[in-house]
Amino acid sequence: MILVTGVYVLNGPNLNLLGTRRPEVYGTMTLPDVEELCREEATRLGLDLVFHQSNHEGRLIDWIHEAGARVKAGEVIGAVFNPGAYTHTSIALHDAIEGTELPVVEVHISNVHRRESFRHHSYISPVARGTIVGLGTDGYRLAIDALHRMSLT
Ligand code: CA2
Repeated sequence: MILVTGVYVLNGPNLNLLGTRRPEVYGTMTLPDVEELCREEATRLGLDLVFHQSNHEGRLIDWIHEAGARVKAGEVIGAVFNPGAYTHTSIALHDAIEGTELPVVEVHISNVHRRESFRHHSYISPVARGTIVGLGTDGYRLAIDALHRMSLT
């Protein structure tokens, strides 16, 4: 029997604008380009990819609950999560990750620590297994790889 497991990649508000503006901060890849990059990495590792973006906090919370339940069912290894600006504001997303025990690798395309001070604090980092910041969209690939490695230990 071949067991197929999946990985979630969740994106928060305004990440649908990737590649349309601010290339000096976020690069030139669009969100569909990022999805393709993630699909290639997931496929390479034998994982199914579930890729979502929403501008709505509750939608992101619902996907975290879904992914957490699927981890417990042995169907999914965890989630790569770029919460966008909710990173810096959302106790609700923090609580969703903590409450579901979803293994999360937090990703930021830009180096938030080189930017405005309001981007320096993350409500997500304390409940994430790890964080990747400032490595551009390649961070998504690295995060999928990291979750895969964690799932083997
Ligand atoms: O660096 C990241 O990945 C961020 O999560 C991106 C968020 C920002 O609020 C975080 O502080 C860091 C913003 C995503 C919006 O992306 C845009 C892309 C193109 C044009 C405008 C916004």
